[in-house]
Amino acid sequence: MPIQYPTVALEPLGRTEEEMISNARDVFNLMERRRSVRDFSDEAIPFGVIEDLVRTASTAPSGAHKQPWTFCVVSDPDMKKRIRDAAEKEEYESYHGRMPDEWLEDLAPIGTDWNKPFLEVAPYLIVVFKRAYELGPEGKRRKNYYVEESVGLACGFLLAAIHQAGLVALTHTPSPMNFLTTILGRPENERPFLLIPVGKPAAECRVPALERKALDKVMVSFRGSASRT
Ligand code: IYR
Repeated sequence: MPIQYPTVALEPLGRTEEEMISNARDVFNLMERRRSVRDFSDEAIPFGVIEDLVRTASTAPSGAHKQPWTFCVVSDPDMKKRIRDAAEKEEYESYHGRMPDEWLEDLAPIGTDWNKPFLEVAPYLIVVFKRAYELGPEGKRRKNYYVEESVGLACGFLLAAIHQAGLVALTHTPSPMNFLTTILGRPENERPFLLIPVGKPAAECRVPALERKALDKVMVSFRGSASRT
């Protein structure tokens, strides 16, 4: 029988009521300014910053604490070019026949197309892989749990950390993206999940003037009659 983890005392952050209220608002004010960016500067970013961003991503909760993710960090120009070429080849096909009209209509306001220059311009590409299973001793497969949810959460943490560092990113989803497995030489138990270019925005970077849903469109509350606050 596997033994249970020993326990340690939780070290709560210990915020006061005032801090709780102002921090909740501060985090919203910060995150509300995050935007998906397609127009990057090629300015270099210290590798140590990227390491800390990935460290943060890897603090996300995961099914049975399996941490079923691998973050491939690519700054090598040749590899970025290979990734761009392969992504554009797939995206060209997607935009010219593989995507149904409804999808193309939904993307039209955002103005995306098959050209993906950001894959070479951004100083880093973080290619996130999900790990469907682990290989135990003697090559025996051990399942991971809630892999999509876990890796999605880790990517959310990553995007929040990128934004907090003053950098920008795009959650890019070239489709299909098995070319990433080949180019990055990933093992059989890993599947590409998201391709995230990271860097500073280009000097004259513009983004679509889109609005987010208001709270009453995304939250439904059941507070009962005893609610006091
Ligand atoms: N994967 C394509 C299409 C695309 C899909 C969604 I959903 C977007 O929000 C944006 C683009 C591409 O990356 O262009």
